[in-house]
Amino acid sequence: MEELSRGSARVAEELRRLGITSAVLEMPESTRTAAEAAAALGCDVAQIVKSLIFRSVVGDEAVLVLASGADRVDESRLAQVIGEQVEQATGKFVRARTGYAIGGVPPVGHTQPLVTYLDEHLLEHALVWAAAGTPRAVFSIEPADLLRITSAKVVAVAAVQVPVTD
Ligand code: 5CA
Repeated sequence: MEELSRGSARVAEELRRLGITSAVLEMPESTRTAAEAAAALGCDVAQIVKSLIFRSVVGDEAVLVLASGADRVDESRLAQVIGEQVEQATGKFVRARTGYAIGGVPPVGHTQPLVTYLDEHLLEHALVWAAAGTPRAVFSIEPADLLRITSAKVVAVAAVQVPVTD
């Protein structure tokens, strides 16, 4: 097996420590976005875990939201959950608080513990895929295990999709 790059090796080590046995895969194609990851893996975009960093505006805290690649996170719903206004983090903030660049942010293995929420839609799948530290690295996991290793709180923060009529 080829050696993993530094960022993904760190995630692989953390996954092993947490008892997750699936391998970190470094894909030949980009997995930087949920759509690219789904195309590279040949799975449904809804099975891709987006690891999104938000910043609480008053507390300046990093908040990690794990959401389905098919969903947009509604910031006002997230603000209601947290009890504070939030904004999407900048690339600089993401790197400073997680140790990873946008497009490779994993659900675990950050430089510091992060308050973590998991959107309920991710629980609808038998298996999901998440980023593993770089914009080409991914790993598969059962949603229940993802919940366990992140100690996330299950929430409903996906934007409500307005059905198209006629
Ligand atoms: N590797 C894939 C999943 S396997 C991945 O990391 N997807 S992601 O959705 O978690 O990361 C991309 C997200 O980063 C985008 O959905 C978007 O919310 C955020 N993002 C992209 N560009 C920027 C930017 N310039 N500033 C802030 N956030 C950004």
